[in-house]
Amino acid sequence: MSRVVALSGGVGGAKLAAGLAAVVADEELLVAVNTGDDFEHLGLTICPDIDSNLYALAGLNDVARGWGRRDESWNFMQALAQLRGEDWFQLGDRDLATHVLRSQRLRQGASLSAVTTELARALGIAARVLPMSDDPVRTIVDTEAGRLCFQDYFVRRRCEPRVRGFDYEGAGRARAHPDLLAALRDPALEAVVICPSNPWLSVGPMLAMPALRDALAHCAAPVVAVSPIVGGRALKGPADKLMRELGLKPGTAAIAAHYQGLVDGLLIDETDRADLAALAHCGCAVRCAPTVMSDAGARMALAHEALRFAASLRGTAGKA
Ligand code: FO1
Repeated sequence: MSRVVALSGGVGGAKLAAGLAAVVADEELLVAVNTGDDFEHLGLTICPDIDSNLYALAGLNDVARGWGRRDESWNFMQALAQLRGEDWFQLGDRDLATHVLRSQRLRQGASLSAVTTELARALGIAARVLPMSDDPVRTIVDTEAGRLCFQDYFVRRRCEPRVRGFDYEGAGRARAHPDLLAALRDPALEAVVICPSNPWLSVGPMLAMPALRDALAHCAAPVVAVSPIVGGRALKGPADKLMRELGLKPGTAAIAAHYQGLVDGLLIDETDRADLAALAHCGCAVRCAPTVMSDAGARMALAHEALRFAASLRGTAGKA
């Protein structure tokens, strides 16, 4: 039985997922992860956001780089480059073991959620980590350089092409994971936390699945989102750049508008306290807290804050 559901993308989301895992009892936390970034590369199935969450929850993540494992070595990449293989996407030697094993289990017929559970258990993670769906959803970024697969846009082209929009291919027919939908409908659920992941690139693919969007909109437990924009800027990644390219002013108001009808509360950073008055009629409750997670203490403090905020919203009128 899940008491808390977290919806998470990559780096920023995984940090808060780790904070939540530190303050919520193991079996009471379900972390549902974006799979729109997944792709086939060198014959392997790579699931970057699942891995960012697994490594962060296991305490194995590389904090400085933001993705992959710490204490990594790069012999495979060096050998690949020497053989003139595709070396634009960095796969560390330790990280490679995850991709090889996952790809093998998927080829044997295991579902992505079953493989993710196996990896989580092997890494000593007690919280439930689930892909948002076992069906493929692929984020396509529509740019001035053409329609690009997510990793082509994000890594190979370093988010440089101007963005015009997104397609979440497969999302319309993908079935959100049944255990995630059941958790969202469970009367015992106390809070849903949308982690500070990119609302378009990381949370967007989840919300593009009609059943998941509907379950969130009608969730009896409070849904609280943590803004990934602080002082008009994304702490990591291209969220502010692509907001400008989409014609939006990077800031808390655009985040509130994006999540309107889905969230009961928006947690914004102390830096943006001056926005509170303007957000008074944004359709949800808004609270300020330090949201920048620079260490384990800050991750836990933000997790506590998000859960306290959700608790304060329990039984209130709900989403506008
Ligand atoms: N991000 C990069 O910017 N460059 C890379 O070479 C890269 C490799 C990589 C390998 C495994 C993995 O799990 C993640 C990796 N990432 C890399 C991060 C990833 O592509 C993005 O951060 C996420 O997809 C966005 O959430």
